[in-house]
Amino acid sequence: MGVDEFNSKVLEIAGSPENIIKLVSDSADTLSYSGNGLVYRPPGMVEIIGYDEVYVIGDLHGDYNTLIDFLSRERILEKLVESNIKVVFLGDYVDRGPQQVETLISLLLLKKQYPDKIVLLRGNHEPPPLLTPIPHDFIDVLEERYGGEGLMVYRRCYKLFQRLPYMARIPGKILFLHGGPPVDILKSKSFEEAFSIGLLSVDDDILEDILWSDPIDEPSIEYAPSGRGAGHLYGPKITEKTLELSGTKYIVRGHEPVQGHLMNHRGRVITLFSSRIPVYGISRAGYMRITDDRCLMDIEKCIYRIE
Ligand SMILES: [Mn+2]
Repeated sequence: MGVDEFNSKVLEIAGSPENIIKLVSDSADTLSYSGNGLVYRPPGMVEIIGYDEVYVIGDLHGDYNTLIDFLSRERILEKLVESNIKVVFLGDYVDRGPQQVETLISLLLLKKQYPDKIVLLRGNHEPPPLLTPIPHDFIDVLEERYGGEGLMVYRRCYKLFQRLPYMARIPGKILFLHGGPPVDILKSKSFEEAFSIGLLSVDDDILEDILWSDPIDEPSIEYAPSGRGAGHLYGPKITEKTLELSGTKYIVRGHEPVQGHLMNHRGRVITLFSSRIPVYGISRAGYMRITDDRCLMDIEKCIYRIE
């Protein structure tokens, strides 16, 4: 399938609320898929074990054009058929942008078709109960477009959001999440404990930090309250402890609007931002392509830009 055909399929589904609901229900179970180099660990962690290449995309916020640019520029639709690539999306698919419905449909279509190759992580705009971001205009977009049925579509999407994994890892290499590690990690004895892995559900405070936190480059600060009103600002000590417990070298995350990418904590925390919608005033969408270990020696060389 080429990009044009993919786009037609997306627009066709977007044309009917029944089709969207069907896609949401068909793709829900694939979010916790294990197989072919992906291992899902409840309640929301994905291990990426075997792959030819790994691509990573930051926040899209309804920027369907940038998503399509990325798919065509990297020949992702072809590579998904030909090779064992993995594509990790770091969350924040909806709210703010002009084509939120098309963006979400695209990602669910890809996940449904390639459950072993697509990883859809949760952002703070795929919100848990009691932690709704501002704006959360996805619901208004749906109601405006589909009338009374819009609310039904929203409810189905909301349920799906609760099932999105909140973290992924390439063992020995990279930890992926939307915002940051939980600040209580300084007191944790194990990776599993710090991230609720193996439990029935993720602890609310842990999830809040994962979805909402931002790094701060101030060595003397362990962590501080965040101006966002949720999550924390986390200092280099928390990053070090996270890398140690998770057995990884880098944290790759989204959440902050930056010109493509930003490095914090001596290059150990990499922020990717991939939305070029006007509200952010950002002209470069950043993404990452990880090929082999050589690329990880200087991780900035794995970062590319769409301008
Ligand atoms: Mn965010």
